[in-house]
Amino acid sequence: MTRIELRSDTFTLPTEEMRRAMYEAEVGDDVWGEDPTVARLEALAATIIGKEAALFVPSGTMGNLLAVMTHCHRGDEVVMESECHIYYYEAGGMSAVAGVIPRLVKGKNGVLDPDDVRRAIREPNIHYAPPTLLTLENTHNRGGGTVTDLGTMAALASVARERGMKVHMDGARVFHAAHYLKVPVTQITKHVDSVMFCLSKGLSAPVGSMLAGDAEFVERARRNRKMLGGGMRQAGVLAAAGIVALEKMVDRLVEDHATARCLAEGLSQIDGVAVDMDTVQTNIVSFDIAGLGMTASEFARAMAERGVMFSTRPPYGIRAVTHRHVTMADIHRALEAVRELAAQPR
Ligand code: TLP
Repeated sequence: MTRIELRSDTFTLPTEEMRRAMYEAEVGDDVWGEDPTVARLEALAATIIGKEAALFVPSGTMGNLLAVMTHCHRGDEVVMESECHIYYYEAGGMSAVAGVIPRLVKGKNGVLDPDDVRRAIREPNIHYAPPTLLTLENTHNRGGGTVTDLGTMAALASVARERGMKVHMDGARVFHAAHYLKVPVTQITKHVDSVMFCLSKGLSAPVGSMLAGDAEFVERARRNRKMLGGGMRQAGVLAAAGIVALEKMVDRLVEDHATARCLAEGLSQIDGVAVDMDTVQTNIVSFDIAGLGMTASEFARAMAERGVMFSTRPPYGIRAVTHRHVTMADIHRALEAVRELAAQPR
């Protein structure tokens, strides 16, 4: 029985075409600016995302950290959604390394209200850390893969700009947001000064993310990347897979939205499982299993025994993420396994 991997789209494996491109990649020392394949990936990424320049970074976490370091000074305040990835899952790097403090604003399923953000930005005062950056996350991971629409993006950006703040977007899954909104991705990114997006999630590249912005910002981020030890040498081997990811893998992401919806609909019909269907917009399904009389860890363990891998959001939350290796048949098998577990006497 093959395992159905719903823990994350980070589990995607490189395609055959990626492996071939990696083998054949022309490479050089990228710290010296001499890797032609990295240069090609950075130029392609900048064009696709609608910014002047882009930087290849080892991970989304480093891309976000570099954005914070490059936009802010130590002691600055960064306004962000209370459950955003930068705050929740990046090991406190923004404070430990970049020296900034977060100002958390609660969103609705991860989507910020511009009025709440306006209220959170404090007037200049000797007592306060100066607010210099607003970060957004689109799609929002802990919100359940939710999308911030274009009107809200514009309003949030204008609130920040009124106060002289820059805007960075964690767009790890921004192409999913573009599919959901049925707009070119540049319609989303035009509202922000910088954007990070991942090649290594649904796009299936083995490693890497991009940080994009204007040329001057990206040059300063490049220096900061070196400072963090993220200067990579013959990185064209990895960039080659990233080029295939951007050229070939973006359009198919809609298939992952369809499998996620099918999973969510099936789950919502199982007694003891609660799914907020409003949050099911892209490739993430967050649901609550308190009604099954078990904890998230117990549920995940029982499902793993049945060959279906979920991630947990304790105490009762479960997350499923769909991707290229999850077919509709897998979704039906996963649902059958949940139904069988739910029907067991406890
Ligand atoms: N998210 C991972 C885990 O870290 C939770 C996942 O499995 O979803 N921004 C967002 C919105 C993300 O979801 C992630 C990865 C990142 C940034 C960080 O990317 P990496 O893993 O490349 O550092």
